[in-house]
Amino acid sequence: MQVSSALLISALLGTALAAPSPVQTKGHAVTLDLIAGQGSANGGMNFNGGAKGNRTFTVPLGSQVTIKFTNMGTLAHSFVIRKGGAAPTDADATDAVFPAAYAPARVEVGIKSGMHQQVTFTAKRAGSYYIVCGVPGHAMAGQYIRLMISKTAKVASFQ
Ligand SMILES: [Cu+2]
Repeated sequence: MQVSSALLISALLGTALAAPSPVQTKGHAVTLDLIAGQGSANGGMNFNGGAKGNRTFTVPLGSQVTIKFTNMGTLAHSFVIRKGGAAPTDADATDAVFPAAYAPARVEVGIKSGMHQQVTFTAKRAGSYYIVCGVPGHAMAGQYIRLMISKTAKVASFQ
């Protein structure tokens, strides 16, 4: 019993250290830790290590979504939640599908390395969206991942 408990704890700690979850769900409140420039994937032009739509945040329809945006990269970055469909080639604040679903105010400028911004909006329309960097050239370079607003999901996830 003691050995298996130790193994279980070790396995849980290993998982936590390797990949802390960037999502939290508390009732209708969802928090997403959105990190620009996390590691070297796609030359740093990534969100949470994802690029070109290969990672997806999913949130339940109707969630109050708080995005804690951090720039861990070397270049300036921003984000805009914009419509899904064809791969995005750019994004500015007017593309945001919900009020406040972008940061910073000047998405073409972005925030510098090591900086944070936080926004909250309501995920009031189900569907498939992109999270896109609005700094010129970054979307073209593939700095976008997906946001799914789901009628069936009960909790937020990232995969
Ligand atoms: Cu960027």
